[in-house]
Amino acid sequence: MARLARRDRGSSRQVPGSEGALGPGARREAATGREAPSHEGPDQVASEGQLGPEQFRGVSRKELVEDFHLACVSRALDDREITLQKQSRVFFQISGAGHEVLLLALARSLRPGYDWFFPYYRDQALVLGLGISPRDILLQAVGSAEDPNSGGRQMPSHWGSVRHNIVSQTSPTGSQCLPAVGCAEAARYIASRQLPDCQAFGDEVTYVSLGEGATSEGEFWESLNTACRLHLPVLFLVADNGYAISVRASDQAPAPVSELVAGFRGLAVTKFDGTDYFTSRQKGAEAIARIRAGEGPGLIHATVTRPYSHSSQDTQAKYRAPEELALEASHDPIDRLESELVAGGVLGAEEAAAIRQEAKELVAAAAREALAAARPDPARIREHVLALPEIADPGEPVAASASPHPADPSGELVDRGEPLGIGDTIRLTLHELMGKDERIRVFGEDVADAPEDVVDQVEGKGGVFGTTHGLQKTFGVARCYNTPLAEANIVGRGIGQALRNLKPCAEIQFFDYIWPATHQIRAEAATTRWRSEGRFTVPLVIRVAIGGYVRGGSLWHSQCGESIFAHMPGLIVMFPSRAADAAGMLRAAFRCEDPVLFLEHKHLLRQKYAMDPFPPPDYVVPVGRARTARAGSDLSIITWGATVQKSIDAANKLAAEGKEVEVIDLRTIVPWDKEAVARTVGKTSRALVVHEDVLTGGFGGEVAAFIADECFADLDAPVRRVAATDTFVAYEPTLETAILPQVDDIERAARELLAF
Ligand SMILES: Cc1ncc(C[n+]2csc(CCOP(=O)(O)OP(=O)(O)O)c2C)c(N)n1
Ligand SMILES: [Mg+2]
Repeated sequence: MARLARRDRGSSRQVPGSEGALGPGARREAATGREAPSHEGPDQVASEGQLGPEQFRGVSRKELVEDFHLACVSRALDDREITLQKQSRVFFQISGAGHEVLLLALARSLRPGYDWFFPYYRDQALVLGLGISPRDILLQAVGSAEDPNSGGRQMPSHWGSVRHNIVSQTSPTGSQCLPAVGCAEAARYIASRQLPDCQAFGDEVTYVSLGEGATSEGEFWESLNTACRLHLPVLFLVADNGYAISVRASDQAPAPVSELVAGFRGLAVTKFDGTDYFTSRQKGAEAIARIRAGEGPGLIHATVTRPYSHSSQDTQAKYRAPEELALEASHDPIDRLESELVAGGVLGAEEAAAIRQEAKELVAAAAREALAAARPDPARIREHVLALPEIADPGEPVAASASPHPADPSGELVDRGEPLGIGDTIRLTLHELMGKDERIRVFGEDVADAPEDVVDQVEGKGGVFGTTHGLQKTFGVARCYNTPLAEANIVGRGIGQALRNLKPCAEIQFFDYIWPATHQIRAEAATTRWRSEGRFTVPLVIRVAIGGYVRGGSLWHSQCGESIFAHMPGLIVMFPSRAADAAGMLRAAFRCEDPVLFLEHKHLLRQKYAMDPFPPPDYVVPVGRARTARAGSDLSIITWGATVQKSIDAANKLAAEGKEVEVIDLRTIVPWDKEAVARTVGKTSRALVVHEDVLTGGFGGEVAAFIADECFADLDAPVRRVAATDTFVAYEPTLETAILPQVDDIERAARELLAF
């Protein structure tokens, strides 16, 4: 019986020209325990006519036996997991059955640790082919602390391995496509210049896979758009097993995906029978070689089978006729490969049976090890949500004297310390940061200045608020560029770039249109660190124009909604209310290794009261640090965003009556400064929470609950909230005024609390 051999880094064969790659021969060792086989090279399949004693139908006999063995290991893993699931020692199961030979054939042309992988849950045979061991797969299935992918946090078959460049996988069908495209986009950028802590290879391929059902998701189409328009080296694999749980492929779409994609120029489409190892090997190698040669993206549409139910929660006999299931069972791809190998004399029938038996025993041994491995520790569940950068308190920003502007790479602009609005400050801060760090790229709708052929003749657009004006002219179109009008595309590609250690800065034009991107923010970006136990991170800054008080904006240009994003662990939410903070917080955002939602209030962008001299480059606001916007001793108002100034205005009115109100600007919603809130309430004994977002479910509820819970002994009055009405924002100005919190509303509530 073969013993499991865990490969160590040193033993892996290097792919020519690569430093980090795990060699194709070595990858099989993890599952076979055998020596790395000699290998003719990952992309090369001899032509049909090229038969030597070492080859059968153009493929090395050794590799054929190895792949047959791995296919059997994959099936044995499924069978073992199903048994363990029935015994409640595995808590979910989803199989790779029917997809094995396709994926093993493709793995032969792919390079673990060199290419990048965004797999699907059915890709068990692929990851085995890339070198993931059965033990590691089973450690995840049993939810062990030793699971090297997620430590028991992720369901089985949610692949991930830093060493192999297999990006930690999520469950939503199709959400992997846009990060994959961003990853390929990053690779091209990285390969074109020397960047610290970034590595890419000029001929690497990004692999992304999905089922035919998942091709119905819009994000798949958004990803094809960009892969084709940018001519990116992405392999889309659609493994078509005819069903999405119980729904037939013919009920999903009007035509097979290989026909639907016909209009995507530059996409090489290959369709074949994925139950045929030899065809998969040959056509897969050709498709991948083409992508690797820089000829643009490719899509493989391979038909496979699904002999087992969708998952352990499903019984396919409920919706598939017995004859259909029997027919599919008679076309099992592993049986087919076996009979071809036996008929061709590559294996004897007894040898084949022995390999199947050996695979089962190998998996049984791996299962015993996995079941004996350490269980995860519930005391550690809060680890790896966020890892905040260490930033010392900078104190008050020192006013600049007339000197070259720190944000002006040309040195022509002079900073005389005159006050600037939030919009100009963000623009200059982006200039400053991009001048220092070539990893920063800014992208979104309309963020660039102008098409390259006219950019030198025109003023340039630079965003609908002008916040990114001049970035393209200064840093080039590779660093500030327009995207398709598709918010998931913007954020998803940002995630892929962040995974490659770039510092992407995605812009969402209006908060009111963030919702198509919310899936990427919530499911992909915010969960990455936690789901991978800190192995993968997404240092992505998402800048969003937000808020009302703009007149005429209505429901579509005036909403807040930060509370919804505060409800997503793993996401930092910043909301500056004045210019110095905007600079200091944006600098901090780019130091974060986690996704940051950076909210830029439209009404504040040019307000005089929010202006400050541009703070020097070392003015960086620690993440999660509130600011005392007005000192007082009689009542605390805790607020953020546009209601900071409204609260100050209300406080100034009350000051005329001898009441001193303290206004605390939270600045950062997640993580928020509980100490500062406790401190102010301890001082004043009265608390009013004010925000522009709607009352019900607003973040003020969280702050009020904290005060009631943690500061109860300090309170002399109930905690009150002032917020928008539980409606949307209306177009007509008197309606907008009635809906959004005004100075009078704040003053009235404050007065009540002061009188309590
Ligand atoms: C966005 C989303 N919607 C629904 C689901 C539930 N779900 C999981 S797998 C699946 C079917 C996927 O079918 P297909 O893409 O054909 O892959 P297959 O399972 O057939 O390999 C569904 C509906 C999900 N995981 N994600
Ligand atoms: Mg399917």
